[in-house]
Amino acid sequence: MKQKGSSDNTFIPLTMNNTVGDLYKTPVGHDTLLKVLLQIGISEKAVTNPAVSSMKLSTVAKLAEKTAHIDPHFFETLLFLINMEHDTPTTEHGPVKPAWWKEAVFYQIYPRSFCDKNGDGMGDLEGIISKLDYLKDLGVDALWLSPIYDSPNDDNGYDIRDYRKIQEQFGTMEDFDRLLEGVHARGMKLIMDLVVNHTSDEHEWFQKALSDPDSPCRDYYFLVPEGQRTDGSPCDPELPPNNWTSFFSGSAWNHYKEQGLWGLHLFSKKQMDLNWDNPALRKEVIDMIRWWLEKGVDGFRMDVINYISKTPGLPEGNEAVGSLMNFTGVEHYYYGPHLHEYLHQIYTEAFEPYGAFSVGETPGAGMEMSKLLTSEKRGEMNMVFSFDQLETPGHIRYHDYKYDLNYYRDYITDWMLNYGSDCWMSLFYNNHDNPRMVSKVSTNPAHRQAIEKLLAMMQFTLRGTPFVFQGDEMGLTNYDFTSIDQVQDVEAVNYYDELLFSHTEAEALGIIRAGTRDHARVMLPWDDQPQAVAGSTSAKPLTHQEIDPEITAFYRRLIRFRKRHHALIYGDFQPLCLKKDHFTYRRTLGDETYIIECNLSDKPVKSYLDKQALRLIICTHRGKHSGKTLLPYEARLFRLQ
Ligand code: TEU
Repeated sequence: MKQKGSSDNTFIPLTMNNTVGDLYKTPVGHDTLLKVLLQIGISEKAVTNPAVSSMKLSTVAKLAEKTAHIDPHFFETLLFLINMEHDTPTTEHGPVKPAWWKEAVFYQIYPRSFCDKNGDGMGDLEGIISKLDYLKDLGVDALWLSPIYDSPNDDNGYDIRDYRKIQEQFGTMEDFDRLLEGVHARGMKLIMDLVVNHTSDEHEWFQKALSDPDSPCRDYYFLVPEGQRTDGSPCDPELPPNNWTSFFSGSAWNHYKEQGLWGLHLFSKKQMDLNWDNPALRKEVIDMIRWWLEKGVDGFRMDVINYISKTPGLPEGNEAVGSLMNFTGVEHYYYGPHLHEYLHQIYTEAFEPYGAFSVGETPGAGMEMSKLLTSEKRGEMNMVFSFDQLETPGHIRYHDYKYDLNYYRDYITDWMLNYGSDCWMSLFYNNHDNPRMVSKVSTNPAHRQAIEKLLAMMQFTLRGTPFVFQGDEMGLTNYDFTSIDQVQDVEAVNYYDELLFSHTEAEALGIIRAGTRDHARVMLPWDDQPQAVAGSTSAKPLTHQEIDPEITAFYRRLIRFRKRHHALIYGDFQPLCLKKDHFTYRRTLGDETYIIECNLSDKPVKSYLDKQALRLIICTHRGKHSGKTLLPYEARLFRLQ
């Protein structure tokens, strides 16, 4: 539906004469303002209180310049972003249309550290095949494999050299076919990782692009002649075409002196961004997707898929936005002008013909943008991963702080109530890019088990599809990295080097320890072998962690119960108690009603629930609980009689 402006629904762009309230009513305005507030740790009330929402943007810009020295271009950039989106999401509240992927429990496998069958210190496909019965018994319905394609592993496979070849250390295509067969034979689905915002610089397309100026592949990437800025103005050939920065530290440009070119890479120096504005490139990618779907793959997780459309001309990034969001230039690619068009093309030319499932990784996309990306009416993606629940306001992953679960309650309640019935949430706390949530909540071992059960209770009783990350069901926590050589992740290694310009080694290691993605990338402890990050060459093993069978049993029990009771899947959600440290909610479908009561703190809290007509079904503290009080991090699932 067109962004409201005039009676005939034509799109009327916002200007600096519009108010904060007008801006907040727009999908990109809503999400971007919330993202900025989350980044600086200020609550939404800052923009919803009438005094602020009625203020003209021009007034706010003047105030911001005077008080916070924010250059007025910041607001022009915001308006440029907001006016790019002409559609407004509709929020449906009718019955939910059933789908297998709404009832399924997904399990993310990070193949490098899942299970090493041939003893080379790296996980492999044979290892995954050997655990299919374990996963089936756990109650898993679908596997998401992080990349297993041929890759020089600069970013652990997210730098693909050949999309149609299995990475040698994982096995062969025949091994993959056996895996796919084994998954389907157990009634499960297999989702692959689609990494098409960029390829490895060793991919034949990029090799041709560099070596042959007349190759059509040269326009498959962003290769800019040296000596000119992206705005066409002349510059020192030693300087990059614009000020965009990489997610893995430093400039987002490589200089290819021999060819007199600069090449764009938002991630590592060996991950070159693809130019999706080139229809020939889009065709190549869609053919590749169809090739895997033809093999019988059931769908894809789409890597940083919201970054594939860049602002034409790759304009300079706004420094104020860059310093606020930590990445300069992000406003020119995190929700680009042709994103919906390209996603719809993938959907109509690949996913829809095969009935394939898709979940997009969309860092930076808030609820309103996610509705436009996943609403069933629009034919783009089935679901997205939004990441704003992973850190509390004012914090980033590398901050060492205690995660307050009251923030998670408020975040998830907002999405439960406002995401609408034609959009469906992904429910997750962990993945291969983040330290484990349990350790963010508390590092006190006395609470580990209770917190893991509490997180599981919410994950399997809220409305959405649970994504379990390998090891969650084992009760794993973060690792005590004591030396940088135990860390293998390109992002952390680059950041460590960057930190050394302003920190001691110990301080730098402390920051890396707080946020490195390697917490999630340690070989799973199937046996008592010394543990290390997959691929790490360090001689110092990490502290061995044991699998906690009680957590595994609790996962199995919750997953089974959820499958048998669709009220916990499709049922309406209604919050009952949102007091500090409390989270009580009801799920209802037809005559079936469940109530879930949670203590979000490390202290006992009073239970406000009248349990007259309630029967206790599952409790995190079996046999230890008392009616009137909830123990630290205790959660209970009741059925209304
Ligand atoms: O991650 C994209 C992403 O934005 C992050 O979460 C990322 O991990 C990083 O921390 C940015 O600060 C995806 C993949 O999940 C990640 O493993 C890859 O490294 C990245 O894209 C590039 O392919």
